[in-house]
Parts: sequence; C-alpha cells; structure tokens
Amino acid sequence: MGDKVSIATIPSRPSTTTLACADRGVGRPEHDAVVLIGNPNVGKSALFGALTGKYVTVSNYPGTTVEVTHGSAILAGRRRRLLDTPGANGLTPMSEDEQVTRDILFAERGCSVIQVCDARNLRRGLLLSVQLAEARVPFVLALNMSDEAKASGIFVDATKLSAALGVPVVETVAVQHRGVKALAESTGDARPSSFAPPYDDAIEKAVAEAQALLRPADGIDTRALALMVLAGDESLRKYLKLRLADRALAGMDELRRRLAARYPESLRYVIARQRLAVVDRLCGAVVSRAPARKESALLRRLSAWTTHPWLGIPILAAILLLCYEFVGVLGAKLGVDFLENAIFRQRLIPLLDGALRAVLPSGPIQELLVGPPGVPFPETAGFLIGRYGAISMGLSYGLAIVLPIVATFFLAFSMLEDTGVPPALGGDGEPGVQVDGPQWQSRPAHGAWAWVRHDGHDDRADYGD
Ligand SMILES: Nc1nc2c(ncn2[C@@H]2O[C@H](COP(=O)(O)OP(=O)(O)OP(=O)(O)O)[C@@H](O)[C@H]2O)c(=O)[nH]1
Ligand SMILES: [Mg+2]
Repeated sequence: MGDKVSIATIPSRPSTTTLACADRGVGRPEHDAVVLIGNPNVGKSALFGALTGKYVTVSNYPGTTVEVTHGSAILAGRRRRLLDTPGANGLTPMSEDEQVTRDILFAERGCSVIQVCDARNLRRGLLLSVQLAEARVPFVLALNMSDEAKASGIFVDATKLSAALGVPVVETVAVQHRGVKALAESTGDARPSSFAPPYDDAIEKAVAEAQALLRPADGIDTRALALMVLAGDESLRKYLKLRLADRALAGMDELRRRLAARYPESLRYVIARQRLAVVDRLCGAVVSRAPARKESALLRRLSAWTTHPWLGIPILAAILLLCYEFVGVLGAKLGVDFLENAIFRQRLIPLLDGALRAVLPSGPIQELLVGPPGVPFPETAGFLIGRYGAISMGLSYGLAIVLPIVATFFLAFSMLEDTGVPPALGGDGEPGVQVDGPQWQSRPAHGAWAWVRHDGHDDRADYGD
C-alpha cells in the first residue's frame, strides 16, 4: 500500500505553535495529510504500519524525544500523506507529546484525522472525539483492539456509535490487519463530528465572547481554541501573542479570570466533567458487557484486602518479601551461582578452552589467547580464556550475572503489573479512582506511567489531572 517512511524528530523542548512543526516539514497543507491521532498505546503506530505497509514502532519510552512519523498510503483511492503522532488524551496538552500532537492539527490545514481508539476504553477515546468535534476536524474513528475488547466481553455497537458521532466508525485489529482496508476506504467519508456537547450557560457565554476576540486559527475551529484558552492552556500563549492584539489578549485573560471565579474547581476540570457527562451517556448507549465471570467475586475480595487500611500493609510487606526472594535470592544468588559456576566455569569455559586449544597451533599465539597448557583458566591471563579473558570473563559476567537478575526482575515486575497489585495498594487515595477489582495495569500515559484499569480506563485523563 505504501512507500517511503521518514521520521522527523521534534526536540524535547519544542516551541509552541505551528511554527514548531512547520519548521520541520510537518505542516505542508498542500499535501492533504491524514493524521493518526489517539490516546497513548491504542495502536496508532500499528495502524500506521498496516496502512503504509511499514511497521515503525510499537512501544513508547516515557521521557524520550518526541517523534512524528511520516509515510504515504492509498486511502479511498488517493495517495495521501499519513502522519503518526504521539499519544494524546486531549487537545489541551499536559505533556510535550500531547503538545506536538495538538500543534500538528494546527499546522495541517485541511487535514483529515483517523482517530484511533481502544475499543476496551471507549470513554477515554470519546473524550478526545469530543475535542476533535469541537475543532471541526474531519475524522473517522478506528475502534482498534476490538479482538481484545471481545475477549474481555466488551461489545461496542459501531453502527449506533457512528450514527451518534456523525462520522464513520470502523472496527479494526491493527496487528492482524483486520478492518484496515475498510478503514482506508472510510477516510473518503471523513467529516466533522456533531458530537460537540453544550456546556453550562456561563461557559457557553464565555466561549462566545472568546470566539469574538480570536481570529480563525489554522486547522482548528475558534470554538475549540476558545475552550483551550479558557481551560488554561498556557502552551497557546506564544501562539496567541503572535496573532492577537494586546487588548484582545488582555480581554481573554479577563474573561478567563471571571469565569474561573464562578467555580470551586479549575476550569480545566469543570470543562472535562461536562464533556465526560455526554461521553458517559453515549458509552451507556453503545457499550455492552458480558456478565462478569465466576471468579470475579474472589478477585474482588482479594482486591478489597489489598486496599484495606490494616490488611494492605502486611500484604504489601509479603509481596515485597516475595519479590525480594524471587529477584534477590532466586535470580541474583541461586541463578547467578548456577550459571556462573555450574554452567560457565565447570562446563562451558573448559569446553571452549579445549576447543580453542585443538584448533590453535601450540606456541605463543595459543598462549596469548588461552594461556599456557595445563594451567587452570582462572590462573592464566589469556586474551580469550583467562582470569580476565574476553570469553571467560566478558561472556560469563554478561550472561551469568546480568541475565538471571534482569530476567527475574522483569518477570516479577510484569506479574505485579498484570495482577494490578501496586496501584491497588497505593491508589485508593486518588480522587475519582475507585479500586474495583484487581484489574489494574500501569501504562505509559501523559509521557509518564499512569495507572489504568484493564479496560484501559485512566481516571486522571478524564479529569485532565
Ligand atoms: N491485541 C491487539 N493488540 C494491538 C492492536 N493494535 C496494537 N496492538 C498492540 O498494542 C501495543 C501498542 O501499539 P502501538 O501501535 O505502539 O500503539 P500507539 O498508539 O502507537 O502507542 P503510542 O505511540 O505509544 O501512543 C503494541 O504492543 C501492539 O502490538 C490490536 O488491534 N489488537
Ligand atoms: Mg505510536
């Protein structure tokens, strides 16, 4: 389907606005781009690979530089430039990654969007859809990970969802290339969504006043821009300074101050809550869940114990002790001893020593590489086999010492992640988070790790906190 793929790396401190992207060739409106946008870890890059014919990356490393990947693909019968963006939970950025994604929307005048959503966590995806709808950006929705959603008993009525959003919705399984052709075809019908919620009267009035002060922005509707400014998006200040007169800027600040004074919570939170209300209604109408499985009662009880004020502490101590026994004793002691002594020292190195002596001519070269004959290797200074030999020390230290520790550490870490124990033990203090079962997982989000339910729900993202 596709051809050349190139990667433009935006440095870790990009300047705000379209200029940051345009400088690096991201904003080229004449190419009529299609931009892949979605929450972190929903399969954007996998879909990018499936659509362009190239697979670029399937993991993200918090704290690294932000990468924007370009390619091209035949979409609805036309060759279009395709951009893969960093994960974003909203268009009011809370991280460098989110800012890059939002700036691309500014830069790409006339672009269409493929919003990629994790079908297991429609709620989080729809919060982004609302913001795309407010920005009047034409988009289609890819309900990705639909394999995992079905396996977890989560069913999304794509037809109903499409009717509610007013945009095409296509179920996909990016890693198996399922639904990818239909998704490519659907981009021809991308259109702005009607799923833009009305806010309370005070916000609506402030938005209207802010819109009157703002000039039409690149690639994004002034209503969305007004909401971003009111939500306190400081990353826009430089951009607005370039485009607005000082009086208009001061007017925006005043508007925001007046509106903020009406609510006890931050405006960002208030706006997010009102968006969430319509998102929840829509989720209720289109998502159905298979009845919970039998074991869930036991799992729920276990989960409740881990969050109990008294029981939680001994459970935590027991888990830490288990981890120590697994990594510190089994991995770092027994595993290292076994590999270093029983495998390397007693078997592998003598075997290699013998093999090298058999192939190397006896004399100075053999002595240089494996030491004098008849002397045990720890007492020789051979370059390959010897006390500090490249094979006898380098290889055995590299494998025998590092491997068991790293392997047991990551095994323990991933088991902890999958059981969801760490956030359950520590997560009951966070506002808005209900620990409702051991179905928690840590996931990269907001450029850091966030605790996310197995259904992918990240409460912090919902409230913009
Ligand atoms: N089961 C399943 N796994 C998927 C699907 N799509 C992607 N994945 C897996 O999900 C993980 C994340 O996929 P990526 O394509 O890196 O996700 P992304 O949205 O680009 O992630 P960020 O760029 O980090 O935000 C990878 O391990 C993929 O193999 C899918 O449809 N089904
Ligand atoms: Mg990606």
